[in-house]
Amino acid sequence: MERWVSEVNAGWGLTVKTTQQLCDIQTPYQHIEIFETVNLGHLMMLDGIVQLSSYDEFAYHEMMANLPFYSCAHLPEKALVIGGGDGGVLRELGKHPELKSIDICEIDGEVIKAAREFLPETACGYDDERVHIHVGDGSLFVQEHPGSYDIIIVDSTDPAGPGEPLFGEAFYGNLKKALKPGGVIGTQAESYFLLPEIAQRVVKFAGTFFKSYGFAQIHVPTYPTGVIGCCVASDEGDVREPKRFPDEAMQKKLRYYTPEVHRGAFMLPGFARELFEK
Ligand code: SPM
Repeated sequence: MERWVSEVNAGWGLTVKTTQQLCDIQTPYQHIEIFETVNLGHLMMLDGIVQLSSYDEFAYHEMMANLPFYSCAHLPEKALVIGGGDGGVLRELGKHPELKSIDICEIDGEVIKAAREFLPETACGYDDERVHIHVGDGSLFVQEHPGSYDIIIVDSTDPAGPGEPLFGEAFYGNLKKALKPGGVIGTQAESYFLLPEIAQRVVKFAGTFFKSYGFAQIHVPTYPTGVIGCCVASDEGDVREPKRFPDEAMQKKLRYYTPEVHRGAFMLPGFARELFEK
């Protein structure tokens, strides 16, 4: 039966026409819903907030994985994903044979199960023997793994519910400690239109702990305002500049990320640039 479902966030909303609800589970952490939609393929919501649609998830996941991967001054071998239980970032990292090990720490094991059952094109990221799954609190996991990773990607929900500790200053300090020298982080940094104060806060924390940092914008139509940020930070080199480039075969596997898009993503509209310069 057709039904319009809405994300209502910060005083306004985004509405999608669905044909069927495939998953409706309340876990100890959150409400997981997955829908079949009329135009967007599958749609996953957590606590009523859109996490992904089949239509445009490639844009978000390619950028979240590849901005840190190509910003890293040395060839990354060991990656960690915090959150990201749907497996989309894992799928993108898995395209890089250079990575020897990819850990994921997701707090809600039910998200992993639901994604594997209902979002196979995204959750195929788990079908890689380099992936090691840890179900637990990502903010504790980073504290327990100092000096361990070349890249860390924080694919979090919004800063309410289980994602909340991943938007704190202490967490950014702990991310830095969990990196190997010259490592890079990429963190979900919200929309400068929808939640400017959150975006600003995240970039400020990155600047507190890292020499090079910036907010990269990603166009994702099914997130309210159509844009979301990835905050990229490192102590080595300029994160705005890719250090390596996809070869022809790799570029063919990517629909959004290119080296030009990498550089361009950090070129922000004037008001957003000012927001981050404050
Ligand atoms: N792997 C997909 C998980 C999505 N993580 C980011 C979700 C962000 C949702 N809200 C964005 C805009 C509204 N605050």
